[in-house]
Amino acid sequence: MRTAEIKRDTFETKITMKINLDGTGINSIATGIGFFDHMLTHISKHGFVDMDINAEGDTEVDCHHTIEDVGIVLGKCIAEALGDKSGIKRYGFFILPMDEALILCSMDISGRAYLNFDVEFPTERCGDMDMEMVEEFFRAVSANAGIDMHIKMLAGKNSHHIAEGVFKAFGKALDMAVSVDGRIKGVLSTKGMLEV
Ligand SMILES: [Mn+2]
Repeated sequence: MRTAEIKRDTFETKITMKINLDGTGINSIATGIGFFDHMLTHISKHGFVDMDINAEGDTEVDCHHTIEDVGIVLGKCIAEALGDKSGIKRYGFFILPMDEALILCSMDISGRAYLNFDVEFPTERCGDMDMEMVEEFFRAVSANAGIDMHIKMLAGKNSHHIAEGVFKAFGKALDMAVSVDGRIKGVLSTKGMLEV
């Protein structure tokens, strides 16, 4: 089983996270931000990643530090669970419909972090989450896991649907990219390594 467990404490947030990339989508997630919990659940469920996440952040300020730091820790957990990345397909993509919204997520777990986030939310907030934090979350994941990732909105009008489409598409694309292919000996790279 490809698992990781990280504890991270700063003056702004205290986070404990456990993930299993070879899970079935079992999760226990509490970040103090209800809408964000709802979104993380989609990654777990649709990416078949078991997730145990507890975050206590300075949500009396706003949701920024907590969401960004959960992204940092999730990225580090993905990198740790993958190890040297031998045998993984490396590339993953999905185009996910969520009612009127249609979201593309395409990634390369290459060790080279890059995020192209081309999504517009019609509203500033959903519940207790600022929508501008969706991009910050995925930037933190990408930077800390070493993932080149493109997330594009092909259609969408409702912020809740769009956000849900983004998190589900990421979960599905991640599931594909981390899946093991028996034909791959070592790492899938002509260079012979996929470094963070
Ligand atoms: Mn929903």
